[in-house]
Amino acid sequence: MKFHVFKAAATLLLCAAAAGAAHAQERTLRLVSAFPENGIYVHHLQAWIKKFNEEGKGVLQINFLGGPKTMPPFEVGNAVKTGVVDIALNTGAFYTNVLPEADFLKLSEVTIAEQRKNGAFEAINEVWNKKGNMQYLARMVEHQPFHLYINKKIDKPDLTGMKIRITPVYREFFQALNANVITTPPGEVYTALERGVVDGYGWPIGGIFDLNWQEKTKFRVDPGFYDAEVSLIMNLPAYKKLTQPQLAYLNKQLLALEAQNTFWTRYAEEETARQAKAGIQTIKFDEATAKRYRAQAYEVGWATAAKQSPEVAARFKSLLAKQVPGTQQ
Ligand code: 173
Ligand code: 173
Repeated sequence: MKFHVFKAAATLLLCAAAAGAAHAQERTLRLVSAFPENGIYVHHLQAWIKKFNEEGKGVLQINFLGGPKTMPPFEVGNAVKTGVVDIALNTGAFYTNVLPEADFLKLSEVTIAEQRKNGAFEAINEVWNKKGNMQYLARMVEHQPFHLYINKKIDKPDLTGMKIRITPVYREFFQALNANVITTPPGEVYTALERGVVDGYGWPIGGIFDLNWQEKTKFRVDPGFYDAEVSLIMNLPAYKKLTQPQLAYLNKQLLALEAQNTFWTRYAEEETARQAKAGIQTIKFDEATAKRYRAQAYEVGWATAAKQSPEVAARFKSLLAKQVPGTQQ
């Protein structure tokens, strides 16, 4: 073979190898949502995925598999733990079956930006890695307090004789208010209200219009309590398989997602106004009762956490709860 022919052939081979390598570097992650496809969380997520895939060509892609039609919401956590899917949009309350501590994150009173600075994010991942076989990637929702929505008027925080739809988020608090509780995923709330199976439900300030619950809702009880935690979680072995460039790209996009979280403050205001416009009346207690109601939610929340996992609860409380001035040791 003449030298220049050899050189051309070698160049071609090198090009093919480089193309092959570049192709091998792109990886597609499978993502499932525990929240409904037509709700605000998935809409918000899909805008992010679109940008992720446009900018991540040749490095990392996300394949959105679907929501509850693809997989029942309360099974999503186990699917991430076992690697049936790579990533999920989920909330802690939906995967307490694989990780009881996941529901503790609703108690956080500091922003995710602060959690990344004060060691909370690492503390969360120590637990998620070890006990859940998962990496906690990013918190997509903040500034969304939970509320009690009911169809019977009350003038004090007493739910005696009422049946309320819950998830683990609200269980012990609503039980402390004497409610009878029934756990359902979001997709079953409308029918439960329509059939009178429940007299009310727990949900954040935003999103009740997504599944038309406003049609079956008379009152919202104020104030709200806790903060809805909706996050991306990833199967740990899948996470560990990411190359350095893939990991850097993923982290860049996760931080960009969290940087949008001020959106939820605005959304809370808009949804509050929209509820009033839809005829949903607000039940407000007197100031002392309102203060007591909210404080009780946190007391019950942290007490439940301490019972389930004392060491993690104590550690998380020190990192996630607001320090009351003068009570720091
Ligand atoms: O077809 C699939 O992608 C699949 O197997 C699957 C598994 C779990 C959830 C969603 C899809
Ligand atoms: O009420 C619920 O289904 C629930 O637990 C939840 C958690 C985070 C966001 C929205 C709802």
